[in-house]
Amino acid sequence: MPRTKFGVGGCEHKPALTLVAQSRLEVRLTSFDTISDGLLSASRGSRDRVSRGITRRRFVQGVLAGGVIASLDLSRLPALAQKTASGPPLLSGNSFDLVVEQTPVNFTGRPSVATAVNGFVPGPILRMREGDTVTISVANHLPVDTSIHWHGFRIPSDMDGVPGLSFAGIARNETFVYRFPVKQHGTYWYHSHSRFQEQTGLYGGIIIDPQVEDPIEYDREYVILLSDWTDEDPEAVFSNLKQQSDYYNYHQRTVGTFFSDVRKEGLRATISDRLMWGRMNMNPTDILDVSGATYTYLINGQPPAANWTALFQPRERVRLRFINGSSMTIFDVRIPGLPMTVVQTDGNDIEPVIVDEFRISVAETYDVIVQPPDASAFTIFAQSEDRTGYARATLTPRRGLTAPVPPMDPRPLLTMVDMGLGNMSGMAMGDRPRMKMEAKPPSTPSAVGTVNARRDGYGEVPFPQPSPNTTRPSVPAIAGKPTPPKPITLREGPQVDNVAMRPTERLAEPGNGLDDNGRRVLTYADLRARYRGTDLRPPNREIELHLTGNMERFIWGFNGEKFSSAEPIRLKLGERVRIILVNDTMMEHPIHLHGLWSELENGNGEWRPYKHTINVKPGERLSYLVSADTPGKWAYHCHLLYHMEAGMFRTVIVS
Ligand SMILES: [Cu+2]
Repeated sequence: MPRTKFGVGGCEHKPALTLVAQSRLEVRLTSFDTISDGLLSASRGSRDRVSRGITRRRFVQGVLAGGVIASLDLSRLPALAQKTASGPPLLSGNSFDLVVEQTPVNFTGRPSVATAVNGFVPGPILRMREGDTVTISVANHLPVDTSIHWHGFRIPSDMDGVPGLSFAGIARNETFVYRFPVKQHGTYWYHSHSRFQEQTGLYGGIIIDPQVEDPIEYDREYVILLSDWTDEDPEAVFSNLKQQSDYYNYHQRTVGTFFSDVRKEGLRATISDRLMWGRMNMNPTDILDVSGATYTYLINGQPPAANWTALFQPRERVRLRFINGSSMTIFDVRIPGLPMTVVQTDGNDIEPVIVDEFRISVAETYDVIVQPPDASAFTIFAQSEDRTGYARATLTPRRGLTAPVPPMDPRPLLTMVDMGLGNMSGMAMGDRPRMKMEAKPPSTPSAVGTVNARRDGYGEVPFPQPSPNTTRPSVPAIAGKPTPPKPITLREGPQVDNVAMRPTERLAEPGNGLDDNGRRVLTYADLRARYRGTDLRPPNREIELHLTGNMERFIWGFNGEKFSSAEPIRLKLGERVRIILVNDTMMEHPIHLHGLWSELENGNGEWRPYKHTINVKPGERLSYLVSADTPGKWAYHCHLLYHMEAGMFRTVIVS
């Protein structure tokens, strides 16, 4: 077993923390003077609310939100709140009691109300063990329905937590008891699947410890949960986007940038560039729909000024479990001065890759190991892709010691490749080597055991997650070539404002704004699974889906159809399909298929990485394999919350 120490504000293998927490809290009390003015005003807000008599647990939330402690006797708090001074509490075991309720918070200096779990934003970290059957009771104390979805979990569909698909939702004053076997391990998360509750705080981290020894060795670990908070009502945000899709885009190019571009690019090139974007009815600075104009970016529920802090001892191997629990924000993450070894994504181990930076799209997870060489502090810096703000935290050997916060990188601009016009001018790909194509599928499918093939090999999750001792169930072989996808004809119209003329392979690109920045940036092509896949059959069928939208109208969909007008995608239980995604839009879309793994075809053959969320770049074409091994109705959608609500959602039925 790896030696694992309890870390402040993070999570710990053994839940024995009550006494320790008190003294750490006192240490924290002394570091007031490092906190900015904005934050102190936030703290006054918290105290005011406390004096008006909110419950102790809610006070803790207010404190967490403002990042400032007045005085607090932790030992007398209820068990749930027995936690260090920053970040959500940890609950571990196989039985969890969660309460969803509105809770006053203050992330920005102004009081607001969040949708919290057990009084916390993010909700408690749930720690469970592979092989256990867990029971999670969720009581709804909101005035409206709620739900919790276990993101990336391979569980029976009626436990998946999507109202209208898996179950009816959880009505007010009702309690729903989830119960399912845990058949995987790694870093995951949970969130509401009811309207905009995820935006208002209903999310939290999950750690599943492997049943066998974890091959990833580390001495200490922390969950780093990134999220985006707005004091605005998300219904208002949505309606702003519907009325004016660039409502939160304050970075439109101006006369000033025109002249500076003329100086750099020449008059002719600049005019033709502007004309091109004008014809596209687009703005090259439309990177993310919702920006730092309204968002405050959080790490473990702490705004940048509160500076969520984690301790280490020099030379310790620290495992950071990054989770992007944002509604709309893609982050670029780095720790200046500290290389990161990426060891896992979406709960699945990969061959270690050493990087300086990685992009984490909404709903993805990345586990990295860092090893601080000495007793200096380091900044965990997560800038939003559009560079309108950042989340920040500190890794430090002692409280009060911080590291500089780097300036944000220049704002990326969209290119011809992002417009789906391919690499005609070579402006985006540069000299980057082309990706090698996916290795040929094995010529004989006998590798998966055609002898004694049993139709009844399927059911509730027959294909286990790849692991050190991967087992491959005996299932019918698939012979011959896969049935090609139905041709998709898309015409520009109210629901589709662009069709990519030349979608390109972009897996080896780090992403918009990350080219040639002098840092080693992770790409999807770098993700090589640590263990061979569990279903080695070639696909029997291909399904092609275009990610489409009309940016002006803020309509999003698959194949030019909104969810409300689209037919479900039907998969036969036991079949293996290749899903091909073509992104016709100029934005990135993190596409999440519930209940089944998405095995990204990134050139690594049988070591293709298993993911639950696949980020598709603008103008990109990529594919992944899916084993339809778990029956039921599954949600399939873009994980940008407002894109999903605007129609980028399909039902997948496995039967
Ligand atoms: Cu999207």
